[in-house]
This record gives sequence, C-alpha cells and structure tokens, in this order.
Amino acid sequence: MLKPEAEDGQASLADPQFRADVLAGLERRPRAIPARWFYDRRGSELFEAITDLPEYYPTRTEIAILERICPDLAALTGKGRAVVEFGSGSSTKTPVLLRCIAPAAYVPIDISGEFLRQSSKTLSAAFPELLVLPFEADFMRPLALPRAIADQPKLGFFPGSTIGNMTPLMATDLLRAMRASLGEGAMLLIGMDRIKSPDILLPAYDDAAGVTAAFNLNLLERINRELDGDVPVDRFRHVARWNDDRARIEMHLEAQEDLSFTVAGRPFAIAAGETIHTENSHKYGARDARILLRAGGWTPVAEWTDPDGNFGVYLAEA
Ligand code: AVJ
Repeated sequence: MLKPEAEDGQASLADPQFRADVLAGLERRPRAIPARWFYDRRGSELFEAITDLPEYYPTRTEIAILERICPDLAALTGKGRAVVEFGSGSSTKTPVLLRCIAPAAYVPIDISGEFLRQSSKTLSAAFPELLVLPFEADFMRPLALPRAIADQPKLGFFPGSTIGNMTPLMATDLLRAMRASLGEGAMLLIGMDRIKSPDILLPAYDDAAGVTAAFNLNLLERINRELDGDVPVDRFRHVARWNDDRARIEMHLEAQEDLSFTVAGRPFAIAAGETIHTENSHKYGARDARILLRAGGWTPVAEWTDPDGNFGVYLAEA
C-alpha cells in the first residue's frame, strides 16, 4: 500500500536511519535516541518557538554578541573569505554575519535539502550580490566543498551551541573534520553556551509555557507518524536535568506508569519512572571551550561574551 502524503506534500516514507536509530535506541539500556531526530517540520517549528521564549536566552544572547562584535570580527577575518555554515537550518544569525563580513560566497550545509533550498532562496533575495551555494550533506562526515570556492580561504560558522549536542569525543571529531573540509588558512566562528547556575539552565530547557516539553514529546509523535507506532505519548513526561559531572543539560522522556507499545511491528515495555534519553546540551566555560577547540585542531584567536557571561562566541584558526 502507498503511504499517505504528509502535509508538506512529501511522501511520509520513514528515513531508514531514523527507523534504525529509534529501534536500537529503545532496545539499549539506558534508552537513548539521537537529538538530530527532533527536527521534522513540526520539531523545527517548535524549536523556532523555543528561541523566542523568555527562559531560552542562548539565541537572542548570541545574536546580540554577533551584532556587537561585527567591527572586530571583520578586521580579524579579513576580506575575501567564503562563509561555510554547518547545519544552517533557518538561522536568523546568518544575515547578521553576512552583513558584517560581506563574503564573496556563502555555502550553507544541511541534511534537510528542502529546508536548505527554501532558506537559500530567501537569503539570495536579501543579498542579491552574494553567491549562495547550498550543499546538502551530513556535516559530521568530511566534505568536498564546491569547486567555485576552491581559491577562497574559508570561514566556518557553527553558531547556536549546536556543538553542545555532541559528547566531547564527538565534538573533537567534528572539529577535526571541519578543519579538514575547510582547508588551508581557514577560520572558525563558533558559539558555545556557558556553564552557569542550574537556576538559569533548567528553566531554559523546561519553560513555563511547555514549548520545550512539546518539542521533546514531538519525537514520540514523529515515531508514531513515521514508524507506525502506538506509543502512548500522553503517558510520558518531559524531564530536563543538569548533569553536573558531565556539565550538560539532559532531556529525557519519563514513563509515568508501566507501558507497552509497538514501533515498526516490534514490541517494547517500559517501566514506570524509566526514561528515554533524548538530548544532551553540553556547556563550556571559556577555558573548556579553548581546550575543546585545541583538541579539535583549532587555535583560539579571539573570544567574546555578553555582559552576564551567559554565552561564548569564539574565533579560531586552523
Ligand atoms: C539547537 C542544540 C543548541 O541544546 O539548546 C533547545 C536545542 N533543546 N531546547 C540546545 C534545544 C531544547 C538546542 N540546540
């Protein structure tokens, strides 16, 4: 039988990697599903809504830093670089950077081709002089960048503390892969959320309006939609925890009672109080960030923060 079409007109055939990650993740102990699967259409919308929440400081803080540091940044990066953004999404930070350093070319890299083409069109309209070369790829692997920018030194852009989703081991692998992809003379501009009081961190990941809870629970809805599941979503609760030992916020989905359900024809049972770990968001102090960059093959050049020291922006060179 043909699968019904999703709202966006795309066939709702599940990504085989999504199926494999979910099934393996539900079988493992502790149960864990990679955070990248949050971002279907609904998940991306919910994330956008998170960035507007009063409790979620990172997005607006990073944008304010980027706007403030523009003259320094332009001086330090120099002219004629091509900007390569990793996991571009629908970033509102991109125009801030592009206005500031006026590069000759911009290469947004994203795994979602549809999203990528849409945001590239919007950006081209706003920056008619700019050569926009969207690149559909999984940036966790080393990439061969477009030939058109072969002769230009690169500025990698990795904002939003997305690196925080990775363990330090994965993060250093990614930083090294970026260094290899960006090549000789490259620089990297990266945002990393700072370690701070759990009194600020926890509400940022468990807001009063329940948007982050909806974002987390949407993963279960997505499993039901795309993997023919019957997970009782309303029997799970969103939980955000500060793991001090590992300096990270963790998001989990906690079963409120003993539950059984099926996903892709496979039966699962989960006991009351047991959780599915859905996201890590690692936080780095300024020294931690510098060590991470060096471990990934990058030399820190400059760093900036907001007046409250909540978020860090770092410029490094290969
Ligand atoms: C997009 C990974 C940076 O970890 O803060 C926001 C995702 N999760 N609220 C983050 C997220 C819950 C976000 N990153």
